[in-house]
Amino acid sequence: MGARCAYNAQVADDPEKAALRREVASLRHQLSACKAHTAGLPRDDAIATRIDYAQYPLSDEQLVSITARQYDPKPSSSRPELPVPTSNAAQLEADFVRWGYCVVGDAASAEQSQAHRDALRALAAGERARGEADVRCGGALQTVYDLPAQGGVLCDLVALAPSAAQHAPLLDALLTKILGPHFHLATSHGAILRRGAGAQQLHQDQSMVPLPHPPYPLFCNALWCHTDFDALTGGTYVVPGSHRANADQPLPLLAEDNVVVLTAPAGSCVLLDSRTLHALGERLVSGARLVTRALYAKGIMRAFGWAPSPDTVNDSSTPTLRRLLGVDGYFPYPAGGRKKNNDSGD
Ligand SMILES: O=C(O)CCC(=O)C(=O)O
Repeated sequence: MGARCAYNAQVADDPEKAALRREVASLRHQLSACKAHTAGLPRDDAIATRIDYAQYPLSDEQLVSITARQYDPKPSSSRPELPVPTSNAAQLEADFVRWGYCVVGDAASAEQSQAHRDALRALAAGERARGEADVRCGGALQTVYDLPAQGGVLCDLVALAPSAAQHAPLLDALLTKILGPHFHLATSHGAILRRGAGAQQLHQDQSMVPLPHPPYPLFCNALWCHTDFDALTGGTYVVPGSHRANADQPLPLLAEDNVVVLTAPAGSCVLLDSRTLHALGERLVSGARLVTRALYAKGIMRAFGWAPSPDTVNDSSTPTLRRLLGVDGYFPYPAGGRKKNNDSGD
């Protein structure tokens, strides 16, 4: 087994400092949760006079250097109560609400899944050949960014086209229930993981949003398993139920004895609530694990870490892709950004 590659910049190597940082973060967090729990409006003399909203804690502060491996993750299949792949819409909804994720089984047919693998391998090889590849962990992890701009079947996949995935309409319906009708694509990329990559810090996909979080997800990640996910091949680490943490529960405690490695066959699509703690799976065997991640956002949230380039949208972009890219905006404003107002007289 090769050395693990901790590619998160946040993963520190001094355990004592990391423990202190965690304690400070956890105390800060508990303090802000106490403030948030104060019943009724604060008395006038208890109202702060300086704006400190931007200093509210981020969940990453509690999770510095916390990786899934230290909690001895078990395969999700060893806990019968946890979600298993299914296309039953009611079960998927119940799983998502209870566990913070659900697994759409056979979301892509065998042929579609093969086309996804072929496309991701071709894009990755092209970027390597052009010297443009994002390769980390000594070559064990390659990420291909901005799938809409790449065109082809992976663009269609993140655009939820039924031609790219047989259960795309089911996913679209679930995402609409989770995020509302105007959800859009916040970011998307494909990744190829080999032995030697992993040990990513546990995190939430809305970790950039200060705590406490609202009682619903702001984003939802669709993880397309293009190859089998399990404890050996590099299944995603998940802390089931962590999306329902109370504001005063320190996040690392939720992971104690409660980290699983997702088990799902190729062709499955995992929908992950953006509050659910998780981390990149670690591959322990030879070969490669392929995934596409499409992070969808509530309509009012904007893309982060990525913005559509002029080449991203073209004449062949479908209406759904345009909506997912936020091209048409959240409110029905005409071009130029001014709201149409028939009563204004101008
Ligand atoms: O691919 C995975 O298993 C999840 C990766 C992930 O959480 C991330 O890259 O932020």
